[in-house]
Amino acid sequence: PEGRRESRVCTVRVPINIALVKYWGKRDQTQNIPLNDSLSLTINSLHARTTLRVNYEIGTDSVKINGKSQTVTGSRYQRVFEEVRRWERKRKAGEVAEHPVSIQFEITSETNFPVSAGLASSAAGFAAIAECLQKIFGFTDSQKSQLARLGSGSAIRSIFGGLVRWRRGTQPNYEDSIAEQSFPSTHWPSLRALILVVDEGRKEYSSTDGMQRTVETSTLLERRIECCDVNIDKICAAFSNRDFSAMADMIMRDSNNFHAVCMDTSPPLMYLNDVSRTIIRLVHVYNEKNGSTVIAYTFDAGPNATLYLEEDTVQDFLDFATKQLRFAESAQTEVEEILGHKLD
Ligand code: 2P0
Repeated sequence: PEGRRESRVCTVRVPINIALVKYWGKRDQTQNIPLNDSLSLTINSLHARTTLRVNYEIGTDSVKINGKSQTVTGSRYQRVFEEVRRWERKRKAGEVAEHPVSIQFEITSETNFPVSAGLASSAAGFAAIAECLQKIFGFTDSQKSQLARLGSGSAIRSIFGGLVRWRRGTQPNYEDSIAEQSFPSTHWPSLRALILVVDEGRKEYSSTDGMQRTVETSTLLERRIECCDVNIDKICAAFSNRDFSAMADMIMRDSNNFHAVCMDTSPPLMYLNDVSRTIIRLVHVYNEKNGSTVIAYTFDAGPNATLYLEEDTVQDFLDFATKQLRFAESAQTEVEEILGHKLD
C-alpha cells in the first residue's frame, strides 16, 4: 500500500505578456482553443511570484492572491486541479494503488502590479501554476502548456520570453495548439513597454464572456481571423529587421481592428474610454511630430494602454505626454499611473 507521502513545494516567478495580435474567440470553450493564432511580447519585470504546495491527503484546495483568498469551487483553478488529479489517477491505474489519488493544492501568489487592472494577471498566474505543477509532477512541456491554457488561454504565451506565437492548432486533439518563441528578447534589447494604468477597476465583462458574445454575434470577426496570420508574419518580419515603424503600424492596426470587432458585438463591448482615446490621439500626434512612427499603442479588454517604443524615445515621450495629459486633466480625465518597463 502507498505510504504517507511528504508534501512538495515549488516557487516560480512568471511574467505577464501583452498581445500584439490579440486572441479573441474560441473554437472550444472548455479547452480554451482559439480561432486565430496570436502573438505577444513577454514583459519580464511585471510578474507573479507563485508558490504551490501539494499535500498528499484529502482536503480543501486553497488559492490566495496578494493575501486575498479566492473562490476555488467552480473556478478555473479547480479545472486545472481536476485535470492533474485525473492524470495522476490514470497514471496510478497502471500501478498497484490501494488508495485513490488524494492530492490537495495550496497556492499563494503575489504580483508586483495591480491584479485588478486587467494587466494579464491571469496569464502570469496560470503559467506560474503550470510551471510549478510540471516541476512537482514531472509533466511534459506539452502537458504544462495544456494546464496553462486550461487556466487561461493567454497564459500559454507566458511560458516563453520575448516574442511568442500561440498557434491555434489544427489537430482534433488540440495537442498542436501550443506556444513557441519566435525571437528571444535579446534580439531587440532597446525595446521598452510603458503601461498606462487608466483604470484599476475590474472590467464590466470578462474576456471569456466577451469573446463568446463576439463569436455569436459579430460578422466582422470572420474577416479579422482571416487577417491574423498575415499580420503575425508582418510583425515577425519587422521584429527580425528591428524595423520599429513597420512593427508599430501593425500593432496599432491590430488593436484597432480588435476593438472594432468588440464594437461589432451585440450588445457592443466598449472596453476603451475617453482617456484611452486621448492616449490614441496623443500617440498619433507624437509620431506625426516626429516624422516617423516611434511609438505604438495596444489595448486589451480594458481601458489601460500598453505602449511600445525604443529606449531612446521613452523620456521624450513621457515629457510630451505629461504636458498634454495635464491639459487633459482639466477636462476631468487622468492617467493614474505610468509604469515604465524593460522587456528583457
Ligand atoms: C490577448 N486577451 O491575446 C487577448 C486580448 C484579452 C484581449 O487573451 O477565456 O483571459 O481565459 O482563455 O486568456 C484575455 O483572454 O481568456 C486575452 P480565457 P483570457 O491577450
